Amino acid sequence: MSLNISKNAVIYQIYPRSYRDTNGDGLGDIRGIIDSLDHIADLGITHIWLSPVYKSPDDDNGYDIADYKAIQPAFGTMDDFDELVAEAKKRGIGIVMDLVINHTSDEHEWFKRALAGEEKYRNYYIIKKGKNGKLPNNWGNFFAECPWAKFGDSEEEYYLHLFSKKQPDLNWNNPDVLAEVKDIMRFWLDRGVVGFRCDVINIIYKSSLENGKSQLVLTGREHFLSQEGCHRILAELRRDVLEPYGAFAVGETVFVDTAKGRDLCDAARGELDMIFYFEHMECDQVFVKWFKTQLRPKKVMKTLTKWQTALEWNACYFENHDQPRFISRFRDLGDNRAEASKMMAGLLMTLRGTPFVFEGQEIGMVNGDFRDLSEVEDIESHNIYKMAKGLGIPKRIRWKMIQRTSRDNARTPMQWSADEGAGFTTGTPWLKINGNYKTVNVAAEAAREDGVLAFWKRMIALRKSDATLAEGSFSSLYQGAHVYAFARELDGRRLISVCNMSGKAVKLPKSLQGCERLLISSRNGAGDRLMPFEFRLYECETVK
Ligand code: TEU
Ligand code: CA
Repeated sequence: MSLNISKNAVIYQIYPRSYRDTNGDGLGDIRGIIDSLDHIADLGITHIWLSPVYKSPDDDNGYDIADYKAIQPAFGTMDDFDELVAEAKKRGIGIVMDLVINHTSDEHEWFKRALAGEEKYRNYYIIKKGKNGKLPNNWGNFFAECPWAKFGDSEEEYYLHLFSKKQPDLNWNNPDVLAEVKDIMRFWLDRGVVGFRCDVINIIYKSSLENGKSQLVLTGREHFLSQEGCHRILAELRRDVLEPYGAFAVGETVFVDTAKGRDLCDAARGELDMIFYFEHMECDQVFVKWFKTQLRPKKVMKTLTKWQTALEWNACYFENHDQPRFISRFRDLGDNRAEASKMMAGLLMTLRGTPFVFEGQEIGMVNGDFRDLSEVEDIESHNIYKMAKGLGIPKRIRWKMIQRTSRDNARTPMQWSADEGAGFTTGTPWLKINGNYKTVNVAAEAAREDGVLAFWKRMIALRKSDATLAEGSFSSLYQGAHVYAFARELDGRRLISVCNMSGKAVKLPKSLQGCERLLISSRNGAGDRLMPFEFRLYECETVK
């Protein structure tokens, strides 16, 4: 089977509650996205991935779904959604839905009926008796909670939740669950959506509920990571649902190495089109993401090269709603925010694979400027803070951990203008707007010919129109302490991408000094010296 998306596609992720608010309640909404379509089209985007807009009690900002076929009232109506699909289509933009099927909300009808004792729905979830007053097993949980919660009033029964207590895991051993999900997918495909981003898709199938071997993080994972049952389900969803619509699927896959990753998106197996792996997000951590260390660019280069080489086709991303902003990870960023953002645009648009741009990345938004925990909303951050407190980690360190890693760093409202509320809202924003919005915003960027937004547009346009960038092979040419260089090649034409991933001016690697046809420099550079965070693109046959 082949890719169900054009190799020229450039996808934009929207986190709806943070994008644009049109009724002053401080929450972004679908109307706000419709109003922003010109900005998105102008950027050159071909697809929008919408983080969940389904009905939800928002324990995990919509990743806890109470009704897969209804729109969250605060976000708008189904009519608004249909209008979004139609208006996007007019601009050549396809809508991609977030498919969260590892778990539902505990407020989903199915769970309520399970609680009411309906056998059919009990079998939709993973409910188990404890052993002699103990939990059913020793597994871990993604949000640092206990993964088992008492099932209703029962004294001895528990349900499994690998995320929050309000996110009970579905039982993928039950064919009824698979049938329900097929029906849900068709419901959205019939409304015109063109693909899905599948949330934590490689953990949906639990092949046993036995104790796991004890691990620092996520004990028990050998029983639910990328199991054969998961592959089977993905192949069936593709054959029965995606293929007939020509729709595509990108999977968010946790704890995968290149071999596991390849199995999940190998075209010959017919499961996913591409995957989001995490390894390059982990280049500045020790053991777990809450312990950050210096970002070493060379580690990023090595990781990217490894995945670029191992997989036929990559989902390329540096930011999303779960990760700190990438440019904020550079310790030597200094006042090079804009330059670093441009360099990342160059890097992202010249790697092999489908590029995903996260809202705000196109204007170089940085991490939230939260002062203390009371300004942070994310459930994960609060849980981790609590856990760290339990472990006796001092308050100052606890806060540092959260400040640098919180998912809210990327969830701060989109900065549209220098107006109060950043043009995001006229009301009180649900999450604190970054104080830099007076200078970092779309309106200001629109006026800067040489600005960050202009450079993203330029790189996206090139990525879409250049066959070598869209389809060419990848090979790494140079990985140094600061500079990354790689080639993309098609039919004898060779493009060379050069990124200075540091705040230092450095020499162009010797082997590249013969390159004469400089197509692009993000800093109007030339010659053998790269400026801080400079990106260059050469056309050059000679360098090997
Ligand atoms: O994320 C799953 C995931 O593994 C992590 O990225 C997650 O953010 C967390 O940091 C694990 O420690 C997906 C969604 O992207 C995330 O927003 C949801 O909270 C989660 O699944 C549950 O649906
Ligand atoms: Ca609103």
